[in-house]
Amino acid sequence: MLVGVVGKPNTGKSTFFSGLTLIPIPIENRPFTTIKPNRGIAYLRSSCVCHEFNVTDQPQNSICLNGTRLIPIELIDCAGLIPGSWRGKGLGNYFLDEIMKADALVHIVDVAGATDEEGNSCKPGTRNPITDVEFLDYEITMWLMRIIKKDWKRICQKVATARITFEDLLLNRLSGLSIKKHHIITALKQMEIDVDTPAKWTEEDLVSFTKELRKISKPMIIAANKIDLPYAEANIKLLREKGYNVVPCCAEAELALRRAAEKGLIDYIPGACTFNILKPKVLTSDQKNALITIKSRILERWGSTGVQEVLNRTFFNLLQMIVVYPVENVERLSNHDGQVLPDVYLIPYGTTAKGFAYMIHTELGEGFIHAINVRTKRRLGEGYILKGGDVIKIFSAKRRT
Ligand SMILES: Nc1nc2c(ncn2[C@@H]2O[C@H](COP(=O)(O)OP(=O)(O)OP(=O)(O)O)[C@@H](O)[C@H]2O)c(=O)[nH]1
Ligand SMILES: [Mg+2]
Repeated sequence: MLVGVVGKPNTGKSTFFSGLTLIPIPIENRPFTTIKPNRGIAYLRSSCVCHEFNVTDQPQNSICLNGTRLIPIELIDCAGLIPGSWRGKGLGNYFLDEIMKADALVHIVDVAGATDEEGNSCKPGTRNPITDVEFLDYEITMWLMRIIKKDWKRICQKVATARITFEDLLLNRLSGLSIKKHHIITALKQMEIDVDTPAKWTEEDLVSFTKELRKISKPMIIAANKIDLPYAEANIKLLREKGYNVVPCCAEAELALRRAAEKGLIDYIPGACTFNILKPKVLTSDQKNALITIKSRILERWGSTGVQEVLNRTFFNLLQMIVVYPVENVERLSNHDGQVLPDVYLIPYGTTAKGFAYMIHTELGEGFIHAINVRTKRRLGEGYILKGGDVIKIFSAKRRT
């Protein structure tokens, strides 16, 4: 799964990316610090079932840290978008091609309103973050629409001759953008016009279809960054009143804490509401003060830096994904090599036992007989809808789990 970090310049996208991946990249208080996209691995955090089953696990596709499963996902941080980016303004739109391969987007907003529309610093409270949210939606929608429009006449002609369906034509046009057929079908269903005769669509129809398709295929969460600055709290309230899905965060604090933890100076766990200083003598008084300020102004006030929460909410709420553990041996919770709880799968809610078998391996799905819920030892049929934290053994005529 790929998550795109988007926003106008200088809002803290690279700080957010670096706070999650610990990849050192340039971060500066000016627009367009990032030019080439940065890609890296970040980890979702989910409570592992190893404690409940009282076993020592041997993760293969993930990491288990004291009962927390860290599930790798890919992040991409790109150059900032400015009004007109979809037409090629600023750094152009080549990086939009990169971003639009993502399955979900995190929009980093300077919620203190301390950067203008092009990312230049200004006094906190100057810029209205609601304008930033609306502008980004517009840029992405227009960019997507440009791609659809490129071939619009040909698509309409082909639909008229009925050689291929409208959905399939759109799917071909949008290939490589991680847009699935069911996204297109769902977006078309939302339309209150005749979807069988696209030649009759007005420009407005096309805009509303593209907006819907963007929302469905690239769901977006708002990381309300820079909560350490004045006006942030009031602006968060305004965004929430407008119905936006907002997570307050302080990327700068997360990056500082993660770096200090990496050096063994503190015992911070990403997402936690506190930390302890482990090596007070190694810290300068400035470093100590900075850490104390983060603790009192961010962690104690907001409950966490919000950065890990953004990532977890993106998967578990926005994309409605769940984690499931497949095993081969029901008693030992192991695979055929004896490794205990080796893999965890991140799958969409609604996946059936048989669908899950197909996700692991086509042959496992084809030969599906039934599954066992390891917790209850109950037999599960092919239509059973998996739940978050399920530990499952699949019986197949063709292949082992
Ligand atoms: N006060 C405050 N500053 C932050 C926070 N996060 C990032 N910054 C600062 O914002 C500035 C821009 O950070 P970057 O991470 O480079 O921003 P960006 O969005 O990647 O910028 P571009 O690559 O130019 O688009 C830097 O001075 C950061 O230190 C935060 O939570 N609070
Ligand atoms: Mg950057």
